[in-house]
Amino acid sequence: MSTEQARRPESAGPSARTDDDWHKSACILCECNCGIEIKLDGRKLSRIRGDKDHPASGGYTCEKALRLDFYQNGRHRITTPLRRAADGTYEEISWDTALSEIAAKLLAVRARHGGDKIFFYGGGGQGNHLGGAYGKALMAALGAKYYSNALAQEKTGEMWVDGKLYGGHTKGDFEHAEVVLFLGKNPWQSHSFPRARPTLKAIAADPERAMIVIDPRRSETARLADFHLQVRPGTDAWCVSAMLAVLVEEDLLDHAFLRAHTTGLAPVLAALATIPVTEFAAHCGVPEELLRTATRRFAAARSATTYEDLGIQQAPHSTLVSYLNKLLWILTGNFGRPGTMYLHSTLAAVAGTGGAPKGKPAKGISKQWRKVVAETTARGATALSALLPTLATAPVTAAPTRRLTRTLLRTAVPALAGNLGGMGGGSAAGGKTTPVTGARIIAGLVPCNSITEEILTDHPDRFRAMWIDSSNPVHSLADSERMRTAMRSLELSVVIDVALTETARVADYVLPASSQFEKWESTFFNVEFPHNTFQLRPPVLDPLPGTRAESDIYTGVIRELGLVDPALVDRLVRARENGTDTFALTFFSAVAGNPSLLNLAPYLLHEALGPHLPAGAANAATLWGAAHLCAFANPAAVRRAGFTGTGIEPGERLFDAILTRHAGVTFTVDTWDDVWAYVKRRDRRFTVHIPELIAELDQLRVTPPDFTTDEYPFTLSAGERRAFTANTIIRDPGWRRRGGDGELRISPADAAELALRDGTRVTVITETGRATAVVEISDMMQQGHLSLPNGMGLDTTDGSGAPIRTGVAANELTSVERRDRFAGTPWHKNVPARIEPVRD
Ligand SMILES: Nc1nc2c(c(=O)[nH]1)N[C@H]1C(S)=C(S)[C@@H](COP(=O)(O)OP(=O)(O)OC[C@H]3O[C@@H](n4cnc5c(=O)[nH]c(N)nc54)[C@H](O)[C@@H]3O)O[C@H]1N2
Ligand SMILES: Nc1nc2c(c(=O)[nH]1)N[C@H]1C(S)=C(S)[C@@H](COP(=O)(O)OP(=O)(O)OC[C@H]3O[C@@H](n4cnc5c(=O)[nH]c(N)nc54)[C@H](O)[C@@H]3O)O[C@H]1N2
Ligand code: SF4
Ligand SMILES: [Mo]
Repeated sequence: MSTEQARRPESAGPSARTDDDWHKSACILCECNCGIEIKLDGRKLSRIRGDKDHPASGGYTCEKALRLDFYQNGRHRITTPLRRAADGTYEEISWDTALSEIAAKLLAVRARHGGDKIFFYGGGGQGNHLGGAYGKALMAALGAKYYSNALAQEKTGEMWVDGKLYGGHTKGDFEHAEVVLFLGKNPWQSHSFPRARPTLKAIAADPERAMIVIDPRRSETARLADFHLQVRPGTDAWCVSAMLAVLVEEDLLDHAFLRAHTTGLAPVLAALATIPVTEFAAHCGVPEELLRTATRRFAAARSATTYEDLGIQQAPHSTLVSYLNKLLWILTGNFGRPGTMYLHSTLAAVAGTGGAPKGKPAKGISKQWRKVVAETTARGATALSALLPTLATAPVTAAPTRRLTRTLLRTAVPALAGNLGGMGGGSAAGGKTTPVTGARIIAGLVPCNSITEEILTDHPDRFRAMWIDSSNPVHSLADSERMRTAMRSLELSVVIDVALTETARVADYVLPASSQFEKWESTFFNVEFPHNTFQLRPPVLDPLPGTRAESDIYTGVIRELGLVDPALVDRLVRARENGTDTFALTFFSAVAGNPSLLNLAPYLLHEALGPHLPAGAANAATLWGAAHLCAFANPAAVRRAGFTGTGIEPGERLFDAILTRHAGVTFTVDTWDDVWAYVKRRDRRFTVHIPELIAELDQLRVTPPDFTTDEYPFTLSAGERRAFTANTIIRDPGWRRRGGDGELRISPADAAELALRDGTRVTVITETGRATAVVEISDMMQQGHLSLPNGMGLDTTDGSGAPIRTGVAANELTSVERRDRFAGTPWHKNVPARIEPVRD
């Protein structure tokens, strides 16, 4: 493991490398970010293999990683900032022009309407979260409040439930579980946990273990399962609540666990006891005996885990089903042991405010800071005010000052910074609801389906500008045409991307980013336990000329804006010149004195710390703050991971390891006893009663589980993960070894009835739009169910420059209105549709 890894020398920078080297990096095509090693042939990623040193993936990759050159060197790369002219064409402009014009326009929107009318979207994809941190700093500089990303069209319902139950994110120990349950999740194709395929194969091969899959489709994972509960699309609420009812009826509960670890259980059990199992099993189309046997197997396991994903998160009753899913493992006591579910540490959050202090930012040194200092060192309170101004301007030479600095670093700074949290990946705290429609904001994220409603209105509080980074919302959010209309109606829209995407094609400015193999990068999808890992990848290539790393783009715009006090930046720059201790004390006391500065932290760190990092690694400056906050928040676990010392030492050592261990770092080592410490409740118990969702559960008896009509007799799942899909990260269709047409899957029975064959072209029609697709008759499908892959239908060009589009852009067919009532998440998996043969 990484704690034993020898320290490697710092990167010599990509240009110094020879083609014989294997360069350590990571795959960027899904959130597993498997460690890879790359061999170069000029600028081509000529050979790619799994990296055995990677602490999570241990050498594993799927077939997609081997095709990453299509991302790095595809025809899609843009190399000059672009400005849209009045006639809709783009002209190339210089970076200086782009940054100064954009800054001026941002300031104008802010002056006219307020900084909170500038809406931010994205800030990271499957492989790149570092740049987005600097986007948060731009938001803070502008006073922007509203933000969202793709999580708000999939995970926010689950996050809301997590918040109510225990206040953290849970994941399962699939590798060691006796029984695993996949709910609307096909990990064979979509992965989402390390080494997914070997793990699935091992479970399938072991007669002592079992796999339960709830999916309307006989997916690759369902084929491996011991129990496939082949629900009718959209009826999981009935299926999972019936399973819970079986647990109650047959008394399969873990009473000792529930007594020791939960509150509010009685009303939940009472509601479950009234569920008519036979009727609900019939509603969801699963034979009652199969449903009961699978439930008994789950309850009998020594250890069990569940994984819910898009099959329920983008389908009717999604927030309710998230709750029911969690009740499955809670009622059977499957938490906090090997092979069960766990909560975990974070290096930086991908969403949420991370618990930054609430209330008005104070001027100067806040009461909170004084209190912490007073509590931790009596002398500190009186000496600090005198100390701070000198710290930044002169080296700490006088012995008493040095001693005090050390005392503060050992005691006050960790205490205080431990309360801050959330730096790096956390979002700036907006309101609790959106300004125009009052939609619920979860984890700081505006529901994706509400975005166009917050723009396409004459409401005075509507969004007036949109900043989009590493995301393709015109393609990925419901109803693409509506999103285009919304973007066109804005006073300003800016896109940062490596490609001229569907979204970039309607923006006012497009800024070309360096690729994820041309800059220091990382993700904050760090969700493992008891060993949690993080990888900062150095670049393997120099930036394509004309492109820039996001941190450079954001800090460039922030400088142009002139909104951040230069004296503050100057103080930090000089403090860093006086050494790490001085810098740490100055930085954390400045932030403690004015907590709103926390959101600017990535910018401040970039300016002050960036010049002291290895060449080109300024992008990573924000991780200094994340490493410290992680060390302050999880002292024992960080120590066990090998980062020891007092005060700021563990954080410094962790940051150093992050910069130098390019295969990845284990940043926390927990024991299973620690897992309860991650329950964010004073009593460390789960709060299992969520009244709003119990009320929704009660309504299942009256709600019809079918949205199809005579006009739209099929249920279309728009966005299945297949062997060669990866959202819209690779745009050249040539990367696919198979599945290149993005075929529409249909059951043999339906195909026979409509006289369709493999390869027949059909028109798929929904209430929102229509598209032409190629049929694939598949015994994965049940009657009445259709499935299209995700990430297809991209507008690109062939070798000769002629425009091409392969497959269906799924969101030309989806609607913003069909969505969850709690979280606003779209029902992409459940779109009423009909098909007609194309007559040509
Ligand atoms: N190959 C590949 N892997 C990926 C990605 C990719 O683009 N390509 N994307 C990554 C991302 S961003 C994500 S979020 C994950 C998503 O990972 P998954 O959620 O596993 O992916 P999907 O294939 O979209 O949906 C999973 C299953 O939901 C089923 N389903 C459809 N309707 C219903 C329903 O009503 N009920 C139930 N129970 N199931 C239903 C589908 O048949 C499908 O098998 O994948 C990640 N991994
Ligand atoms: N109908 C339907 N819609 C869906 C889904 C579905 O199943 N069905 N799935 C949904 C899900 S789960 C997700 S996660 C979303 C994903 O949708 P989005 O969040 O929009 O993300 P991606 O498609 O992954 O797009 C990533 C973008 O980042 C760009 N990019 C790549 N590298 C870099 C870089 O280094 N810097 C910058 N600035 N940009 C870069 C790529 O060119 C691409 O435009 O789609 C969602 N949309
Ligand atoms: S696509 Fe996902 S599972 Fe496959 S190699 Fe890349 S990160 Fe790993
Ligand atoms: Mo996703």
